[in-house]
Amino acid sequence: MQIHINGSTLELVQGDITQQDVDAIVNAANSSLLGGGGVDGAIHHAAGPELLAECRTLGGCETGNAKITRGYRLKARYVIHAVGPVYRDGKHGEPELLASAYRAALELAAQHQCASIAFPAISTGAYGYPMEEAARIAFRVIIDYLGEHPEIARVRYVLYDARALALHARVLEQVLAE
Ligand code: AR6
Repeated sequence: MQIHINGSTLELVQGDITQQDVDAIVNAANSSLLGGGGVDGAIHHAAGPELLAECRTLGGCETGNAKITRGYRLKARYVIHAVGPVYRDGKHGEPELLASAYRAALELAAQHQCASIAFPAISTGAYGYPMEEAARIAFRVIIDYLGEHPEIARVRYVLYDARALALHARVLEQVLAE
């Protein structure tokens, strides 16, 4: 699925975030920025040990924020490490923190002249965020941002499996109809 916003493209694809040929890929990191499982483990594995070495110099990252490194052995020039919230019940600031993590990642991409950026579904794995709610938040932020920042030409939202892709396509239709 692909839509156009203010001259930019938002596309949903099924795939592996580590394989994306874009200027920056976003990591679903934790606040230590020192690696982990899921997307984080896959990105560090694919980028090589130099990525962890650079991450060690960053001093961590608060939940809801993001930091940027080089991409090393990845096709992507940069990795933007975004820290989403651990989901408890949705009443502990999780929606705001998730929105803030997406916004911070987009701002870093724009500051580093990235025309294309690929996101995973931040917080929806180990951090337990219900996928439908997380998708709604992510798409609202991305659509808002692209409306004001045409310098980002392409946002690719990468889902790991067909079920997640179908759910996200449905939510995107709903958000567009709001
Ligand atoms: N490409 C695209 N999506 C993926 C991939 C991949 N290679 N692998 C998993 N997903 P998660 P979180 C999906 O757990 O919830 C780490 O240990 C997955 O199905 O990677 O933000 C960090 O260090 C899910 O929908 O991230 C943190 O401690 C989504 O990506 C913690 O996990 C995110 O799952 C962060 O948890």
